[in-house]
Amino acid sequence: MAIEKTFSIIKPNSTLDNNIGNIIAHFEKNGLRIAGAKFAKLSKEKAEGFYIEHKERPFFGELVNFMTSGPVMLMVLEGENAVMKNRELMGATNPANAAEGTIRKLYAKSVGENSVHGSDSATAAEREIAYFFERSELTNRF
Ligand code: YYY
Ligand code: MG
Repeated sequence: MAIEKTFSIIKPNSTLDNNIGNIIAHFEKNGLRIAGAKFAKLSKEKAEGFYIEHKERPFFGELVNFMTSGPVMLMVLEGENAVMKNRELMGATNPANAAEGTIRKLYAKSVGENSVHGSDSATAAEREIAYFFERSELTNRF
């Protein structure tokens, strides 16, 4: 399996709870490294565009409100099988269903305030990285 990149967000509940370092440590201890990072507060338009695939879902308004409620850490992670590795480390969307030791089990508050975003496919990763980062903002080790 080749080295690949994925996109990650540390969501407002975890930046506010001072868990940025704990979550990054979790990635670093498990074979993912940061290839790009920005600390930001998302505008409503930027958050809506990011989650456009969920536009018709009943939770869309709440999701956008939450994602704009405080700062977020936007990151490109890279490593072997990074997309699926990140999804494993995150755990299930609803922390009540997340496996022991996963980021969502450890730090999430609820299905809405669930600590992290992670791309769900290589195609999504490509779109999401390009949505927030210029190529020149990413390291190019591989
Ligand atoms: O990829 P992942 O974040 O695990 O879940 P998605 O199904 O893509 O949903 C995106 C986002 O929407 C989720 O992280 C929280 C929120 N959400 C929600 O608030 N309530 C739901 N029933 C489902 C998702
Ligand atoms: Mg998703």
